[in-house]
Amino acid sequence: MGFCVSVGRILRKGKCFVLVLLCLSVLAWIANFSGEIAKSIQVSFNMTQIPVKADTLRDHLTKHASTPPLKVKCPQTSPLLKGAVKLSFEPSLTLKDVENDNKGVTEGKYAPTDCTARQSVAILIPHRNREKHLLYLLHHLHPFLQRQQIHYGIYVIQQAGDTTFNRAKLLNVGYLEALKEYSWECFILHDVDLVPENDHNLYVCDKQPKHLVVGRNVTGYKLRYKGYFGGVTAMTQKQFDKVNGFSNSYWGWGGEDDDLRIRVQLQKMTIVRPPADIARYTMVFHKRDSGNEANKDRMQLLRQTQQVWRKDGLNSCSYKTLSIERLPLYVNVTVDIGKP
Ligand code: UD2
Ligand code: MN
Repeated sequence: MGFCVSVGRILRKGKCFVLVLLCLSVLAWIANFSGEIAKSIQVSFNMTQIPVKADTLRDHLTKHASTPPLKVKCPQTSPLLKGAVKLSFEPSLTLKDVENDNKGVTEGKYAPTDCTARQSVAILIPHRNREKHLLYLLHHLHPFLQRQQIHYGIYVIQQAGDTTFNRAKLLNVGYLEALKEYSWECFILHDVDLVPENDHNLYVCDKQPKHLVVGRNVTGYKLRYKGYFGGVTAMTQKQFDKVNGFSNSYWGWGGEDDDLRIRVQLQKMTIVRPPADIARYTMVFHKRDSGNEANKDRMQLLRQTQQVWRKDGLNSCSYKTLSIERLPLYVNVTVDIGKP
Protein backbone atom coordinates (compact mmCIF):
# COMPACT_ATOMS: atom_id res chain seq x y z
CA MET A 1 0.00 0.00 0.00
CA GLY A 2 2.92 2.34 0.87
CA PHE A 3 4.18 1.75 -2.61
CA CYS A 4 0.81 2.70 -4.04
CA VAL A 5 0.49 5.85 -1.94
CA SER A 6 3.94 7.09 -2.93
CA VAL A 7 3.21 6.36 -6.56
CA GLY A 8 -0.12 8.14 -6.01
CA ARG A 9 1.77 11.29 -5.35
CA ILE A 10 3.11 11.09 -8.88
CA LEU A 11 0.01 9.75 -10.59
CA ARG A 12 -3.49 11.14 -10.49
CA LYS A 13 -6.03 9.45 -8.13
CA GLY A 14 -7.94 7.59 -10.91
CA LYS A 15 -4.83 5.90 -12.16
CA CYS A 16 -4.01 4.66 -8.64
CA PHE A 17 -6.98 2.26 -8.74
CA VAL A 18 -5.73 0.68 -11.97
CA LEU A 19 -2.31 0.35 -10.37
CA VAL A 20 -3.76 -1.41 -7.30
CA LEU A 21 -5.40 -3.92 -9.61
CA LEU A 22 -2.13 -4.41 -11.42
CA CYS A 23 -0.27 -4.96 -8.12
CA LEU A 24 -2.83 -7.54 -7.01
CA SER A 25 -2.69 -9.44 -10.32
CA VAL A 26 1.11 -9.60 -10.15
CA LEU A 27 0.92 -10.89 -6.56
CA ALA A 28 -1.74 -13.47 -7.51
CA TRP A 29 0.35 -14.66 -10.46
CA ILE A 30 3.43 -15.05 -8.25
CA ALA A 31 1.41 -17.04 -5.67
CA ASN A 32 -0.05 -19.31 -8.33
CA PHE A 33 3.28 -19.85 -10.05
CA SER A 34 5.01 -20.83 -6.81
CA GLY A 35 2.13 -23.24 -6.13
CA GLU A 36 2.69 -24.86 -9.54
CA ILE A 37 6.40 -25.15 -8.82
CA ALA A 38 5.66 -26.75 -5.47
CA LYS A 39 3.26 -29.20 -7.15
CA SER A 40 5.69 -30.17 -9.87
CA ILE A 41 8.39 -30.71 -7.25
CA GLN A 42 5.92 -32.93 -5.37
CA VAL A 43 5.04 -34.89 -8.54
CA SER A 44 8.64 -35.51 -9.53
CA PHE A 45 9.38 -36.45 -5.93
CA ASN A 46 6.50 -38.96 -5.98
CA MET A 47 7.61 -40.41 -9.28
CA THR A 48 11.25 -40.78 -8.49
CA GLN A 49 11.42 -41.39 -4.77
CA ILE A 50 8.46 -43.54 -3.78
CA PRO A 51 8.29 -47.22 -4.70
CA VAL A 52 5.08 -48.19 -6.52
CA LYS A 53 3.84 -50.68 -3.91
CA ALA A 54 0.64 -49.25 -2.37
CA ASP A 55 1.39 -50.09 1.27
CA THR A 56 4.92 -48.69 1.04
CA LEU A 57 3.52 -45.48 -0.39
CA ARG A 58 0.99 -45.28 2.41
CA ASP A 59 3.62 -45.92 5.08
CA HIS A 60 5.86 -43.31 3.56
CA LEU A 61 3.11 -40.71 3.51
CA THR A 62 2.04 -41.52 7.06
CA LYS A 63 5.59 -40.98 8.26
CA HIS A 64 6.44 -37.89 6.27
CA ALA A 65 3.26 -35.93 5.64
CA SER A 66 1.36 -33.85 8.14
CA THR A 67 -1.85 -34.38 6.13
CA PRO A 68 -3.82 -37.70 6.43
CA PRO A 69 -2.47 -40.60 4.27
CA LEU A 70 -3.51 -40.68 0.62
CA LYS A 71 -5.74 -43.54 -0.55
CA VAL A 72 -4.45 -44.74 -3.87
CA LYS A 73 -6.44 -46.68 -6.44
CA CYS A 74 -6.09 -50.44 -5.94
CA PRO A 75 -3.71 -52.04 -8.47
CA GLN A 76 -5.08 -53.63 -11.64
CA THR A 77 -4.03 -57.04 -10.31
CA SER A 78 -4.44 -57.50 -6.59
CA PRO A 79 -1.25 -58.67 -4.84
CA LEU A 80 -3.44 -60.78 -2.53
CA LEU A 81 -4.60 -63.29 -5.17
CA LYS A 82 -3.74 -66.93 -4.58
CA GLY A 83 -4.95 -68.60 -7.80
CA ALA A 84 -6.57 -72.02 -7.45
CA VAL A 85 -7.54 -72.65 -3.85
CA LYS A 86 -8.61 -75.82 -2.10
CA LEU A 87 -12.28 -75.56 -1.16
CA SER A 88 -13.67 -77.02 2.02
CA PHE A 89 -17.22 -78.07 2.80
CA GLU A 90 -17.05 -78.93 6.49
CA PRO A 91 -20.37 -80.29 7.76
CA SER A 92 -19.67 -78.67 11.16
CA LEU A 93 -19.25 -75.13 9.76
CA THR A 94 -21.57 -72.52 11.35
CA LEU A 95 -22.60 -68.99 10.45
CA LYS A 96 -20.83 -67.78 13.59
CA ASP A 97 -17.54 -69.30 12.32
CA VAL A 98 -17.89 -67.40 9.05
CA GLU A 99 -18.76 -64.18 10.91
CA ASN A 100 -15.65 -64.57 13.10
CA ASP A 101 -13.50 -65.06 10.01
CA ASN A 102 -14.85 -61.87 8.41
CA LYS A 103 -14.73 -59.15 11.05
CA GLY A 104 -14.08 -56.50 8.39
CA VAL A 105 -17.50 -57.11 6.83
CA THR A 106 -20.44 -54.97 7.96
CA GLU A 107 -23.99 -55.72 6.83
CA GLY A 108 -22.56 -57.81 4.00
CA LYS A 109 -20.38 -54.96 2.79
CA TYR A 110 -16.65 -54.50 2.59
CA ALA A 111 -14.16 -52.11 1.03
CA PRO A 112 -10.37 -52.45 1.02
CA THR A 113 -8.81 -50.35 3.76
CA ASP A 114 -5.57 -49.27 2.12
CA CYS A 115 -6.64 -48.52 -1.44
CA THR A 116 -9.72 -47.38 -3.33
CA ALA A 117 -11.43 -50.30 -5.08
CA ARG A 118 -11.71 -50.15 -8.86
CA GLN A 119 -15.39 -51.18 -8.88
CA SER A 120 -18.38 -51.31 -6.52
CA VAL A 121 -20.06 -54.65 -6.98
CA ALA A 122 -23.34 -56.07 -5.67
CA ILE A 123 -23.56 -59.87 -5.48
CA LEU A 124 -27.18 -61.01 -5.87
CA ILE A 125 -28.08 -64.53 -4.72
CA PRO A 126 -31.59 -65.92 -5.35
CA HIS A 127 -32.49 -68.24 -2.52
CA ARG A 128 -35.03 -70.51 -0.88
CA ASN A 129 -34.38 -73.38 1.43
CA ARG A 130 -30.70 -73.91 0.63
CA GLU A 131 -29.21 -72.76 3.95
CA LYS A 132 -26.20 -75.07 3.89
CA HIS A 133 -25.28 -74.01 0.35
CA LEU A 134 -25.56 -70.36 1.38
CA LEU A 135 -23.25 -70.97 4.32
CA TYR A 136 -20.58 -72.63 2.14
CA LEU A 137 -20.85 -69.86 -0.41
CA LEU A 138 -20.46 -67.08 2.19
CA HIS A 139 -17.54 -68.96 3.73
CA HIS A 140 -15.64 -68.96 0.43
CA LEU A 141 -16.93 -65.79 -1.22
CA HIS A 142 -16.09 -63.20 1.46
CA PRO A 143 -12.34 -63.93 1.61
CA PHE A 144 -12.30 -64.49 -2.18
CA LEU A 145 -13.74 -61.01 -2.84
CA GLN A 146 -11.49 -59.40 -0.23
CA ARG A 147 -8.44 -60.90 -1.94
CA GLN A 148 -9.67 -59.28 -5.15
CA GLN A 149 -9.72 -55.87 -3.38
CA ILE A 150 -13.29 -55.16 -4.43
CA HIS A 151 -15.80 -52.87 -2.75
CA TYR A 152 -18.77 -55.23 -2.53
CA GLY A 153 -22.11 -55.97 -0.92
CA ILE A 154 -23.85 -59.36 -0.75
CA TYR A 155 -27.64 -59.52 -1.10
CA VAL A 156 -29.62 -62.71 -0.62
CA ILE A 157 -33.12 -62.52 -2.08
CA GLN A 158 -35.41 -65.01 -0.39
CA GLN A 159 -38.61 -66.08 -2.07
CA ALA A 160 -41.32 -66.21 0.60
CA GLY A 161 -43.96 -68.97 0.58
CA ASP A 162 -43.88 -72.24 -1.31
CA THR A 163 -45.25 -71.35 -4.70
CA THR A 164 -43.17 -72.08 -7.80
CA PHE A 165 -39.65 -70.68 -7.62
CA ASN A 166 -38.68 -67.81 -9.95
CA ARG A 167 -34.94 -67.24 -10.03
CA ALA A 168 -35.06 -64.48 -12.66
CA LYS A 169 -37.67 -62.38 -10.89
CA LEU A 170 -35.76 -62.66 -7.60
CA LEU A 171 -32.66 -61.33 -9.34
CA ASN A 172 -34.66 -58.40 -10.73
CA VAL A 173 -35.85 -57.66 -7.18
CA GLY A 174 -32.27 -57.93 -5.89
CA TYR A 175 -31.09 -55.42 -8.48
CA LEU A 176 -33.85 -52.92 -7.65
CA GLU A 177 -33.43 -53.29 -3.87
CA ALA A 178 -29.61 -53.13 -3.91
CA LEU A 179 -29.74 -49.89 -5.87
CA LYS A 180 -31.90 -48.35 -3.14
CA GLU A 181 -28.95 -48.82 -0.76
CA TYR A 182 -26.03 -47.82 -2.93
CA SER A 183 -25.30 -46.94 -6.53
CA TRP A 184 -23.53 -50.23 -7.38
CA GLU A 185 -21.92 -50.10 -10.81
CA CYS A 186 -21.63 -53.85 -11.32
CA PHE A 187 -23.94 -56.78 -10.49
CA ILE A 188 -23.01 -60.45 -10.13
CA LEU A 189 -26.04 -62.70 -10.55
CA HIS A 190 -25.02 -65.74 -8.53
CA ASP A 191 -26.48 -69.23 -7.95
CA VAL A 192 -26.25 -70.19 -4.28
CA ASP A 193 -24.60 -73.55 -4.95
CA LEU A 194 -21.64 -72.48 -7.11
CA VAL A 195 -18.32 -71.89 -5.40
CA PRO A 196 -15.50 -70.31 -7.45
CA GLU A 197 -12.27 -72.31 -7.40
CA ASN A 198 -9.78 -69.67 -8.59
CA ASP A 199 -9.59 -66.07 -7.38
CA HIS A 200 -8.22 -64.88 -10.73
CA ASN A 201 -11.84 -65.22 -11.85
CA LEU A 202 -12.52 -61.56 -11.12
CA TYR A 203 -15.93 -60.49 -9.83
CA VAL A 204 -15.91 -57.22 -11.74
CA CYS A 205 -17.77 -56.12 -14.85
CA ASP A 206 -16.36 -55.70 -18.33
CA LYS A 207 -17.35 -53.62 -21.34
CA GLN A 208 -19.56 -56.56 -22.37
CA PRO A 209 -21.75 -58.85 -20.21
CA LYS A 210 -19.54 -61.53 -18.67
CA HIS A 211 -20.30 -65.19 -18.03
CA LEU A 212 -18.08 -66.54 -15.27
CA VAL A 213 -18.92 -70.25 -15.27
CA VAL A 214 -17.05 -71.91 -18.08
CA GLY A 215 -16.71 -75.20 -16.26
CA ARG A 216 -18.12 -77.04 -13.28
CA ASN A 217 -16.96 -80.16 -11.49
CA VAL A 218 -20.27 -81.87 -12.33
CA THR A 219 -19.87 -81.34 -16.10
CA GLY A 220 -16.17 -82.18 -16.36
CA TYR A 221 -15.34 -78.45 -16.44
CA LYS A 222 -16.68 -78.12 -20.00
CA LEU A 223 -18.90 -75.30 -21.23
CA ARG A 224 -22.41 -76.76 -21.45
CA TYR A 225 -23.21 -75.13 -24.82
CA LYS A 226 -22.07 -72.11 -26.78
CA GLY A 227 -24.73 -69.64 -25.64
CA TYR A 228 -24.81 -70.87 -22.04
CA PHE A 229 -25.31 -67.88 -19.71
CA GLY A 230 -26.44 -69.48 -16.42
CA GLY A 231 -24.94 -69.87 -12.98
CA VAL A 232 -22.86 -66.73 -12.42
CA THR A 233 -23.03 -63.67 -14.65
CA ALA A 234 -21.61 -60.15 -14.35
CA MET A 235 -23.41 -57.15 -15.86
CA THR A 236 -22.97 -53.45 -15.26
CA GLN A 237 -25.90 -51.39 -14.10
CA LYS A 238 -26.05 -49.92 -17.61
CA GLN A 239 -25.97 -53.30 -19.37
CA PHE A 240 -28.66 -54.81 -17.12
CA ASP A 241 -30.81 -51.72 -17.48
CA LYS A 242 -30.43 -51.71 -21.26
CA VAL A 243 -31.91 -55.23 -21.56
CA ASN A 244 -34.68 -54.40 -19.06
CA GLY A 245 -33.25 -57.02 -16.69
CA PHE A 246 -34.61 -60.57 -16.70
CA SER A 247 -38.07 -61.63 -17.82
CA ASN A 248 -40.41 -62.06 -14.81
CA SER A 249 -42.33 -64.84 -16.56
CA TYR A 250 -40.10 -67.90 -16.03
CA TRP A 251 -41.64 -69.90 -13.18
CA GLY A 252 -39.82 -73.12 -12.31
CA TRP A 253 -36.55 -74.49 -13.63
CA GLY A 254 -34.93 -73.44 -16.89
CA GLY A 255 -34.96 -70.97 -19.75
CA GLU A 256 -34.50 -67.68 -17.87
CA ASP A 257 -30.73 -67.66 -18.49
CA ASP A 258 -31.23 -68.23 -22.24
CA ASP A 259 -33.81 -65.45 -22.25
CA LEU A 260 -31.25 -63.06 -20.74
CA ARG A 261 -28.74 -64.08 -23.42
CA ILE A 262 -31.29 -63.28 -26.15
CA ARG A 263 -31.89 -59.85 -24.56
CA VAL A 264 -28.14 -59.21 -24.53
CA GLN A 265 -27.82 -60.24 -28.18
CA LEU A 266 -30.80 -58.09 -29.21
CA GLN A 267 -28.86 -55.12 -27.84
CA LYS A 268 -25.88 -56.10 -30.00
CA MET A 269 -23.79 -56.90 -26.95
CA THR A 270 -21.54 -59.95 -26.91
CA ILE A 271 -20.82 -62.34 -24.05
CA VAL A 272 -17.26 -62.55 -22.79
CA ARG A 273 -15.74 -65.29 -20.64
CA PRO A 274 -12.54 -65.62 -18.63
CA PRO A 275 -10.12 -68.41 -19.67
CA ALA A 276 -11.40 -71.94 -19.00
CA ASP A 277 -8.61 -72.81 -16.56
CA ILE A 278 -9.72 -69.92 -14.33
CA ALA A 279 -13.52 -69.84 -14.70
CA ARG A 280 -13.99 -73.07 -12.74
CA TYR A 281 -16.63 -73.80 -10.11
CA THR A 282 -17.58 -76.52 -7.71
CA MET A 283 -21.33 -77.02 -7.57
CA VAL A 284 -22.45 -78.34 -4.21
CA PHE A 285 -24.38 -81.50 -4.93
CA HIS A 286 -28.18 -81.11 -5.01
CA LYS A 287 -31.28 -82.67 -6.48
CA ARG A 288 -34.02 -80.65 -8.18
CA ASP A 289 -35.90 -78.76 -5.45
CA SER A 290 -39.59 -79.25 -4.93
CA GLY A 291 -41.31 -76.07 -6.09
CA ASN A 292 -38.76 -75.65 -8.90
CA GLU A 293 -39.95 -78.26 -11.38
CA ALA A 294 -38.89 -77.85 -15.00
CA ASN A 295 -40.83 -75.07 -16.69
CA LYS A 296 -42.76 -76.71 -19.55
CA ASP A 297 -43.47 -73.34 -21.18
CA ARG A 298 -39.86 -72.29 -21.47
CA MET A 299 -39.40 -73.03 -25.19
CA GLN A 300 -42.59 -71.16 -26.00
CA LEU A 301 -41.46 -68.18 -23.86
CA LEU A 302 -38.04 -68.14 -25.53
CA ARG A 303 -39.72 -67.69 -28.91
CA GLN A 304 -41.42 -64.52 -27.64
CA THR A 305 -38.47 -62.72 -26.09
CA GLN A 306 -37.92 -60.41 -29.03
CA GLN A 307 -41.56 -59.25 -28.88
CA VAL A 308 -41.94 -58.86 -25.12
CA TRP A 309 -38.59 -57.84 -23.62
CA ARG A 310 -39.43 -54.14 -23.58
CA LYS A 311 -42.45 -54.61 -21.33
CA ASP A 312 -41.49 -57.74 -19.37
CA GLY A 313 -38.57 -57.03 -17.07
CA LEU A 314 -37.30 -54.50 -14.55
CA ASN A 315 -39.97 -52.00 -15.59
CA SER A 316 -42.82 -54.45 -14.85
CA CYS A 317 -41.38 -56.26 -11.82
CA SER A 318 -44.05 -56.04 -9.11
CA TYR A 319 -43.39 -57.53 -5.67
CA LYS A 320 -43.96 -56.97 -2.00
CA THR A 321 -40.93 -56.65 0.24
CA LEU A 322 -41.73 -58.49 3.48
CA SER A 323 -38.50 -57.71 5.32
CA ILE A 324 -34.97 -56.42 4.89
CA GLU A 325 -32.56 -57.73 7.52
CA ARG A 326 -29.08 -56.28 7.58
CA LEU A 327 -27.20 -59.30 8.93
CA PRO A 328 -23.43 -59.21 9.51
CA LEU A 329 -22.55 -61.18 6.36
CA TYR A 330 -25.37 -60.25 3.96
CA VAL A 331 -28.50 -58.25 3.46
CA ASN A 332 -31.45 -60.61 3.55
CA VAL A 333 -34.37 -59.41 1.42
CA THR A 334 -37.50 -61.51 1.87
CA VAL A 335 -40.01 -60.94 -0.85
CA ASP A 336 -43.44 -62.01 -2.03
CA ILE A 337 -43.15 -62.23 -5.81
CA GLY A 338 -46.62 -63.67 -6.36
CA LYS A 339 -47.29 -66.80 -8.35
CA PRO A 340 -47.53 -67.89 -12.00
C1 UD2 B 1 -28.94 -74.10 -13.78
C2 UD2 B 1 -28.19 -72.76 -13.87
C3 UD2 B 1 -28.98 -71.69 -13.14
C4 UD2 B 1 -30.37 -71.57 -13.71
C5 UD2 B 1 -31.05 -72.93 -13.67
C6 UD2 B 1 -32.37 -72.94 -14.39
C7 UD2 B 1 -25.95 -73.53 -13.87
C8 UD2 B 1 -24.69 -73.68 -13.15
N1 UD2 B 1 -26.93 -72.92 -13.25
O1 UD2 B 1 -28.90 -74.45 -12.40
O2 UD2 B 1 -28.32 -70.45 -13.23
O3 UD2 B 1 -30.31 -71.05 -15.00
O4 UD2 B 1 -30.25 -73.95 -14.28
O5 UD2 B 1 -33.32 -72.22 -13.75
O6 UD2 B 1 -26.05 -73.92 -15.01
N2 UD2 B 1 -32.77 -71.94 -5.92
C9 UD2 B 1 -33.02 -71.94 -4.54
N3 UD2 B 1 -34.01 -72.72 -4.02
C10 UD2 B 1 -34.77 -73.51 -4.81
C11 UD2 B 1 -34.52 -73.52 -6.18
C12 UD2 B 1 -33.51 -72.76 -6.72
O7 UD2 B 1 -32.36 -71.25 -3.77
O8 UD2 B 1 -35.66 -74.18 -4.27
C13 UD2 B 1 -31.79 -71.00 -6.49
C14 UD2 B 1 -30.37 -71.31 -6.08
O9 UD2 B 1 -29.64 -70.10 -6.06
C15 UD2 B 1 -29.93 -72.22 -7.20
C16 UD2 B 1 -30.55 -71.53 -8.41
O10 UD2 B 1 -31.81 -71.07 -7.91
O11 UD2 B 1 -28.53 -72.31 -7.29
C17 UD2 B 1 -30.72 -72.43 -9.63
O12 UD2 B 1 -31.45 -73.59 -9.33
P1 UD2 B 1 -30.78 -75.05 -9.39
O13 UD2 B 1 -29.48 -75.01 -8.72
O14 UD2 B 1 -31.75 -76.03 -8.88
O15 UD2 B 1 -30.62 -75.31 -10.94
P2 UD2 B 1 -29.33 -75.84 -11.77
O16 UD2 B 1 -28.26 -76.31 -10.90
O17 UD2 B 1 -29.80 -76.77 -12.82
MN1 MN C 1 -27.52 -75.76 -9.04
